[in-house]
Amino acid sequence: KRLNFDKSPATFKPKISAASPGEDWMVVRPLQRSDFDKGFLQLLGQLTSVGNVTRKQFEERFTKMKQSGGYYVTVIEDTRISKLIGAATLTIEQKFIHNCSVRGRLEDVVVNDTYRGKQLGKLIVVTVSLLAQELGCYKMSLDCKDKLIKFYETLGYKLEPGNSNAMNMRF
Ligand code: 16G
Repeated sequence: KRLNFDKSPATFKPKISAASPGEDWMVVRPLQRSDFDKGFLQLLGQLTSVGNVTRKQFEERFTKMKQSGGYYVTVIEDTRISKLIGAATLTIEQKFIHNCSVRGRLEDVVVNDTYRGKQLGKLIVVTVSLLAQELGCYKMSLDCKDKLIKFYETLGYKLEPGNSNAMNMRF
Protein backbone atom coordinates (compact mmCIF):
# COMPACT_ATOMS: atom_id res chain seq x y z
CA LYS A 1 0.00 0.00 0.00
CA ARG A 2 1.11 3.57 -0.55
CA LEU A 3 0.68 6.15 2.17
CA ASN A 4 1.21 9.91 2.13
CA PHE A 5 2.29 12.19 5.00
CA ASP A 6 0.40 15.42 5.53
CA LYS A 7 0.74 16.46 9.17
CA SER A 8 2.20 19.88 9.75
CA PRO A 9 4.69 20.32 12.61
CA ALA A 10 2.28 22.82 14.18
CA THR A 11 -0.27 20.09 14.89
CA PHE A 12 2.09 17.17 15.28
CA LYS A 13 4.49 17.20 18.22
CA PRO A 14 6.12 13.84 18.95
CA LYS A 15 7.48 13.49 22.51
CA ILE A 16 10.77 12.21 21.17
CA SER A 17 12.78 14.04 18.53
CA ALA A 18 16.12 13.88 16.76
CA ALA A 19 17.43 16.55 19.15
CA SER A 20 16.28 14.64 22.24
CA PRO A 21 15.80 11.00 21.30
CA GLY A 22 14.84 9.92 24.80
CA GLU A 23 18.05 8.11 25.86
CA ASP A 24 21.43 9.80 26.28
CA TRP A 25 23.22 6.90 24.56
CA MET A 26 21.23 7.38 21.38
CA VAL A 27 22.19 9.67 18.51
CA VAL A 28 20.18 10.42 15.36
CA ARG A 29 22.41 11.60 12.51
CA PRO A 30 23.16 11.29 8.78
CA LEU A 31 24.91 8.15 7.57
CA GLN A 32 28.72 8.47 7.50
CA ARG A 33 31.30 6.68 5.35
CA SER A 34 32.68 5.03 8.50
CA ASP A 35 29.31 3.42 9.24
CA PHE A 36 30.38 0.38 7.24
CA ASP A 37 32.14 -0.59 10.48
CA LYS A 38 29.10 0.16 12.64
CA GLY A 39 26.90 -2.57 11.18
CA PHE A 40 24.90 -0.53 8.68
CA LEU A 41 24.61 -3.28 6.10
CA GLN A 42 23.84 -5.90 8.76
CA LEU A 43 21.02 -3.65 9.97
CA LEU A 44 19.62 -3.34 6.43
CA GLY A 45 19.78 -7.12 6.29
CA GLN A 46 16.92 -7.16 8.80
CA LEU A 47 14.75 -5.46 6.15
CA THR A 48 15.60 -7.36 2.98
CA SER A 49 18.35 -9.02 1.00
CA VAL A 50 21.56 -6.95 0.97
CA GLY A 51 24.02 -9.34 -0.67
CA ASN A 52 27.79 -9.37 -0.22
CA VAL A 53 28.52 -5.66 -0.43
CA THR A 54 32.24 -4.94 0.03
CA ARG A 55 33.67 -1.88 1.76
CA LYS A 56 34.72 -0.52 -1.65
CA GLN A 57 31.22 -0.97 -3.07
CA PHE A 58 29.68 0.65 0.00
CA GLU A 59 32.03 3.63 -0.23
CA GLU A 60 31.44 4.09 -3.96
CA ARG A 61 27.68 4.01 -3.47
CA PHE A 62 27.99 6.45 -0.55
CA THR A 63 30.01 8.86 -2.75
CA LYS A 64 27.52 8.57 -5.62
CA MET A 65 24.61 9.36 -3.32
CA LYS A 66 26.44 12.40 -1.94
CA GLN A 67 27.37 13.65 -5.42
CA SER A 68 23.93 13.24 -6.95
CA GLY A 69 22.17 14.89 -4.01
CA GLY A 70 18.68 14.05 -2.85
CA TYR A 71 19.65 11.13 -0.61
CA TYR A 72 19.22 11.62 3.11
CA VAL A 73 20.20 8.35 4.73
CA THR A 74 19.50 8.82 8.43
CA VAL A 75 20.58 6.50 11.21
CA ILE A 76 20.25 5.96 14.94
CA GLU A 77 23.44 4.91 16.73
CA ASP A 78 23.80 3.19 20.09
CA THR A 79 26.92 5.13 21.10
CA ARG A 80 27.65 2.73 24.00
CA ILE A 81 28.59 0.02 21.53
CA SER A 82 29.17 2.09 18.35
CA LYS A 83 26.48 0.19 16.43
CA LEU A 84 23.66 1.44 14.22
CA ILE A 85 20.29 0.31 15.50
CA GLY A 86 17.90 2.12 13.17
CA ALA A 87 17.85 3.65 9.70
CA ALA A 88 15.55 5.32 7.22
CA THR A 89 16.21 7.05 3.92
CA LEU A 90 14.54 10.08 2.42
CA THR A 91 14.95 10.40 -1.33
CA ILE A 92 13.95 13.55 -3.16
CA GLU A 93 12.49 13.46 -6.65
CA GLN A 94 12.62 16.59 -8.79
CA LYS A 95 9.26 17.41 -10.42
CA PHE A 96 7.78 19.73 -13.03
CA ILE A 97 4.34 19.46 -11.45
CA HIS A 98 3.17 21.50 -8.46
CA ASN A 99 5.28 24.46 -9.59
CA CYS A 100 8.44 22.48 -10.09
CA SER A 101 8.10 20.99 -6.63
CA VAL A 102 9.86 18.03 -5.10
CA ARG A 103 8.43 14.77 -3.81
CA GLY A 104 9.85 12.81 -0.90
CA ARG A 105 9.95 9.05 -0.58
CA LEU A 106 10.51 7.23 2.67
CA GLU A 107 12.62 4.17 2.00
CA ASP A 108 14.44 1.37 3.77
CA VAL A 109 13.09 1.90 7.26
CA VAL A 110 14.57 -0.61 9.67
CA VAL A 111 15.05 -0.89 13.43
CA ASN A 112 17.15 -3.58 15.11
CA ASP A 113 14.62 -6.01 16.51
CA THR A 114 16.42 -6.34 19.84
CA TYR A 115 15.57 -2.65 20.52
CA ARG A 116 11.79 -3.12 20.30
CA GLY A 117 9.56 -0.99 22.49
CA LYS A 118 11.78 2.10 22.53
CA GLN A 119 9.81 3.85 19.80
CA LEU A 120 12.84 3.98 17.54
CA GLY A 121 10.71 3.36 14.46
CA LYS A 122 8.61 6.35 15.38
CA LEU A 123 11.71 8.44 16.08
CA ILE A 124 13.38 7.76 12.75
CA VAL A 125 10.22 8.03 10.63
CA VAL A 126 9.13 11.30 12.23
CA THR A 127 12.63 12.75 11.90
CA VAL A 128 12.87 11.93 8.21
CA SER A 129 9.28 13.00 7.49
CA LEU A 130 9.82 16.42 9.06
CA LEU A 131 13.07 16.73 7.10
CA ALA A 132 11.07 16.13 3.90
CA GLN A 133 8.73 18.92 4.88
CA GLU A 134 11.64 21.26 5.66
CA LEU A 135 13.12 20.51 2.23
CA GLY A 136 9.90 21.65 0.57
CA CYS A 137 8.40 18.32 -0.48
CA TYR A 138 4.74 18.69 -1.42
CA LYS A 139 4.19 15.11 -0.26
CA MET A 140 6.07 12.22 1.23
CA SER A 141 5.18 8.68 0.22
CA LEU A 142 6.04 5.17 1.27
CA ASP A 143 5.22 1.61 0.33
CA CYS A 144 4.71 -0.91 3.12
CA LYS A 145 3.33 -4.28 4.06
CA ASP A 146 -0.34 -4.38 5.15
CA LYS A 147 0.64 -5.10 8.77
CA LEU A 148 2.55 -1.79 8.99
CA ILE A 149 -0.29 0.46 7.79
CA LYS A 150 -1.52 1.13 11.35
CA PHE A 151 1.98 2.11 12.51
CA TYR A 152 2.42 4.62 9.69
CA GLU A 153 -1.10 5.96 10.19
CA THR A 154 -0.27 6.86 13.80
CA LEU A 155 2.61 8.97 12.43
CA GLY A 156 0.47 10.98 10.01
CA TYR A 157 0.50 8.90 6.83
CA LYS A 158 -2.78 8.21 5.07
CA LEU A 159 -4.07 5.75 2.54
CA GLU A 160 -5.66 7.88 -0.18
CA PRO A 161 -8.91 6.27 -1.31
CA GLY A 162 -8.69 5.21 -4.93
CA ASN A 163 -5.00 6.12 -5.05
CA SER A 164 -3.14 3.78 -2.74
CA ASN A 165 -1.91 0.88 -4.78
CA ALA A 166 1.78 0.15 -4.94
CA MET A 167 2.70 -1.73 -8.12
CA ASN A 168 6.08 -3.24 -8.90
CA MET A 169 7.85 -4.73 -11.86
CA ARG A 170 10.63 -6.92 -10.47
CA PHE A 171 13.75 -7.48 -12.57
C1 16G B 1 9.79 -1.89 2.07
C2 16G B 1 10.45 -0.56 2.31
C3 16G B 1 11.19 -0.13 1.06
C4 16G B 1 12.25 -1.17 0.79
C5 16G B 1 11.57 -2.49 0.53
C6 16G B 1 12.56 -3.60 0.31
C7 16G B 1 9.74 1.21 3.80
C8 16G B 1 8.73 2.24 4.15
N1 16G B 1 9.49 0.44 2.73
O1 16G B 1 8.80 -1.76 1.11
O2 16G B 1 11.78 1.11 1.26
O3 16G B 1 13.10 -0.78 -0.26
O4 16G B 1 10.77 -2.84 1.66
O5 16G B 1 11.90 -4.76 -0.03
O6 16G B 1 10.76 1.08 4.47
P1 16G B 1 12.26 -5.55 -1.37
O7 16G B 1 13.64 -6.07 -1.15
O8 16G B 1 11.23 -6.59 -1.45
O9 16G B 1 12.22 -4.55 -2.50
